[in-house]
Amino acid sequence: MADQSKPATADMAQSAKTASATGTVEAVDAAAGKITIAHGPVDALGWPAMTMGFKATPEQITSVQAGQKVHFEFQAQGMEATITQIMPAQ
Ligand SMILES: [Cu+2]
Repeated sequence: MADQSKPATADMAQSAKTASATGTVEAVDAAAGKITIAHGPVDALGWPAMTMGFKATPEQITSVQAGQKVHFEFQAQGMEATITQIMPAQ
């Protein structure tokens, strides 16, 4: 039997980089599995402040709403980013 216990990300060709940022939720799209966030600069990745979509789980998507300030951690592969943790920020 094939070992199915490894997460799919382990098979990705490039290694994903983990970073964290703070931003404001601009939109949530449950159908697309995406949260759009206007985030501040991400020094770890050399990213400037920008508004972009992050892949997120249905649980993460329902935990936030547009206009909310959030702190989040994500994994980035190039410009594709997936949220690993998201929480309200003050
Ligand atoms: Cu960005």
